[in-house]
Amino acid sequence: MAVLDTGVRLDHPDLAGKLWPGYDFVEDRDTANDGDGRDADPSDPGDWTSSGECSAGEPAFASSWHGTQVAGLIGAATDNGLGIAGAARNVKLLPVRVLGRCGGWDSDILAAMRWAGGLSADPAANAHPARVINMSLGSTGSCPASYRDVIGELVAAGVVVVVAGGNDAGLAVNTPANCAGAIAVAGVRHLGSKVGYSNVGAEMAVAAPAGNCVNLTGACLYPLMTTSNSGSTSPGENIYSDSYNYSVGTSFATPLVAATAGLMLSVDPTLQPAQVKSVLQATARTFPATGADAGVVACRAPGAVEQIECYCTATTCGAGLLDAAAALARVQATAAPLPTARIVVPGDGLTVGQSVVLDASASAAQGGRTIASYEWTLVSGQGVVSLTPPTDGASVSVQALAAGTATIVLTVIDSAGASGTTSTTITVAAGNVTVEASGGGGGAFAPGWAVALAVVVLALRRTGARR
Ligand SMILES: [Ca+2]
Ligand SMILES: [Ca+2]
Repeated sequence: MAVLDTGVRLDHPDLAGKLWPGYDFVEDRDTANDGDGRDADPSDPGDWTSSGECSAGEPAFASSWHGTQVAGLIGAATDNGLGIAGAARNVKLLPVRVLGRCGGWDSDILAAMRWAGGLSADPAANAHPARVINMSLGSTGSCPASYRDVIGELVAAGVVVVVAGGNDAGLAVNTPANCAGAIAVAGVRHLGSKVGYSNVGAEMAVAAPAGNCVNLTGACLYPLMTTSNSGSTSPGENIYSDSYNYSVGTSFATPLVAATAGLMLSVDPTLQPAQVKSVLQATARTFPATGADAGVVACRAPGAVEQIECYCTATTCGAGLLDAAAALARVQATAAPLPTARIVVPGDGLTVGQSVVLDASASAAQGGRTIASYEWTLVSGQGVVSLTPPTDGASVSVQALAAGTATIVLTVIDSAGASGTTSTTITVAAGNVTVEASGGGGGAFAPGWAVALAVVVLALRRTGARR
């Protein structure tokens, strides 16, 4: 999943292992703020501005770390004991830098969109083209032909483009969210009513929580919390946004929708962008029409006048409230079955020094597909066994190094890109165990005996430890 934004703090610990090598598409050096133009480093150097730098009368702004915040909502690591979990477990992110000081340039964004989706190898090959592109960016105006054409190309290539609807307090949907083929995202409050700043319009596809503070001072009550950085100018400490340093905006509702699209494609990689959009819409929850403060009315079509909090309708905020679980359940119900991964382990276990070949050729694809690739991974017991390369074939050789247990995972991917996994646990017994036999002389135990001996020794040690 590509994040086209200000870049990402690549060293944030909750994004470790979640990032593919991306690219910095910001050509203009004043905008880039990293001393050069386009290059292979998508890290965010900060986008702070001084008063009046972007336009006359505008105040100074601290660095936003906007791209790091968006990236975390999609892909911050799950179950790693840190901070947050992104909404799309197990996806990987392609960080693409298109914004800097005072925003970004259409030429950079358009080039980055094509590159991110695998349509272009300029200025460098993209080894990890994205199936979903998150664009928490936009500006006012109708959809220009340039964006219309690139989004059309991406959609035709199977790439889902999710774009923020914008934060102009109920004015028209921003562009490129208003371009045909984009999935435009509106923002709602904790109650499900439109959050004051979110735009409205018939182009909105779906609505998602965007963060809202309620309080005018002090703690923000319903922010979205995500990965960020403490630096007010250049990068400082990697942190999380919170109730005082908060993330609110359609920028942060958008990655929740993009993440859901990523999960849907994880279940069924054959889904096309129009299908993703229609499932998101068909499974969205009905907007509430009551529950907000007195005086809140139904949202109306955008005009020249701002409209703050209002009750969303299907023609102003999209089809309903994002329901990720329902969207996934719908895809699971209709997806072709995933391939079945199978590992055949010959023999009854291993002793140190032995090797064994694990066989995956009984794995099977479904629905007329074929198995396209295999991947063997040693997930525990690194000192107990080693996998002899290649680890991407229909079998793999396992060498026993030390007594213990090891777990090996097999992932098979079918010709449509759907994957299935299984695992096996291998027990290695101490090898070449010699004892004094009653008849004199020593000898190696057969594997079965060695296993039994290892168990007995282990049991004795445990007993000893209790004393
Ligand atoms: Ca640069
Ligand atoms: Ca985490």
